[in-house]
Amino acid sequence: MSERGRFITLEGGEGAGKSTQAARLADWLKARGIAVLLTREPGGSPKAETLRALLLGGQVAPFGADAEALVFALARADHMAQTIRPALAAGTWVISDRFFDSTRAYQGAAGVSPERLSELEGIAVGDDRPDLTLILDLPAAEGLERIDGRDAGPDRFERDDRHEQEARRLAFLKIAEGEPGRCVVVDARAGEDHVAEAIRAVVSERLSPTIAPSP
Ligand code: Z5A
Repeated sequence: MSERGRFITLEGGEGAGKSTQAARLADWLKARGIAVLLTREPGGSPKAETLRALLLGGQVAPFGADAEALVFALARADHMAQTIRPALAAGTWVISDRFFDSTRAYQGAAGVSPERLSELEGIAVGDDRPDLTLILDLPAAEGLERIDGRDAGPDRFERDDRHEQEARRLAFLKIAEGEPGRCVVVDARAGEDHVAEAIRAVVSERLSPTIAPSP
């Protein structure tokens, strides 16, 4: 039986560089002979991708913040069952672009109680917590500037006001402070190469026993 893979999540506000850095980290690990699955939330399995379209399209929003948290958890439960757990069990490393900290930050900032969030997390994720969470920290205004002018236009969450966006940034920082064993904050204001380098240093340090040294 192969050794369980490692589970890494990237979190942070809009435009912080999560997708860019998730892809770069995956390439770097693959170059070291590690099997990697790159996935995302909401989504990451066929049924969860269907729910993603509803969530980002704003169709769930009229039901309220609790309902949105419930649907994110439903998508996550399927993502875990269909994609993440089988990959980890096969020894593949999983990198997820967003995971449960996004529910804590976004739906928490929208008023869902910590007790409810924790209950939903238990149902969707169980004991399969990430081994490492990289929180890409960037002022909300800078992130929005980076993604301004995308063809698709703003999604349901990008339309929220600046105050709400900053509240989420603080929520991510508070999560990191509360779980230093799992979370590391990465300054995302620097250029892409610099951020990638910082992430590689954290991954090497935290998960080093399983990574071969650089060629
Ligand atoms: N959501 C939620 O409410 N609850 C939940 O539980 C979950 C999610 C899981 C998903 O949107 C939305 O769902 C999200 C939270 C909510 N809210 N919003 N909006 P998404 O997946 O479509 O979008 P996103 O997660 O916010 O990703 P993003 O906007 O694409 O940003 P990103 O992945 O962090 O950034 P990027 O795509 O890598 O880069 C953005 C641009 O910046 C791009 O042009 C890059 O070339 C550029 N970039 C990247 N890095 C740099 C640096 N270092 N310097 C300069 N420019 C850079």
